[in-house]
Amino acid sequence: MSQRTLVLLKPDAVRRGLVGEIIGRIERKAGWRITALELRELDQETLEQHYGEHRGKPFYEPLVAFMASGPVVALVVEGERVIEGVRALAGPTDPIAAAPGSIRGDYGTIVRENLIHASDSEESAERELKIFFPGR
Ligand code: RTP
Ligand code: MG
Repeated sequence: MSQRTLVLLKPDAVRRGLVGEIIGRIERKAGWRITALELRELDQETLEQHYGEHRGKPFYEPLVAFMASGPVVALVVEGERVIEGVRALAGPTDPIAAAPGSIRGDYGTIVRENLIHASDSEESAERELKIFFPGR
């Protein structure tokens, strides 16, 4: 089943020069392709829309501040079961719990600065793609 997912390489990935490394892992997966890619800074409105489900949680304000702390790389990735697949490449939210070989397991530091966002379901992907790449 071919799908589309929204991937964000978070400000820590850009600052640490890990963009090529992370995109390389995605590109090497057979049958997946990048169909949009943009370096951009995220404004408050975009972040509130994107992370609305977490509003009110204790980590929400520091998360939004972190995501606004520098540019991110936003990508659309298409391919076979890509939603589940990029989540698997990323590993669990908390880098301490993430296995070596996963992006967060290899490079993550603290739970907030975990390098990558990837849509977690078809519904989330559809919603998030509209926020970041309207009209595509
Ligand atoms: P993401 O949405 O960024 O792809 O990550 P996720 O699904 O693995 O994690 P989620 O639960 O949706 O949380 C979103 C992001 O918030 C930060 N976070 N900090 N306890 C904490 O300090 C905490 N918990 C979550 C992380 O940056 C996480 O990716
Ligand atoms: Mg999430």
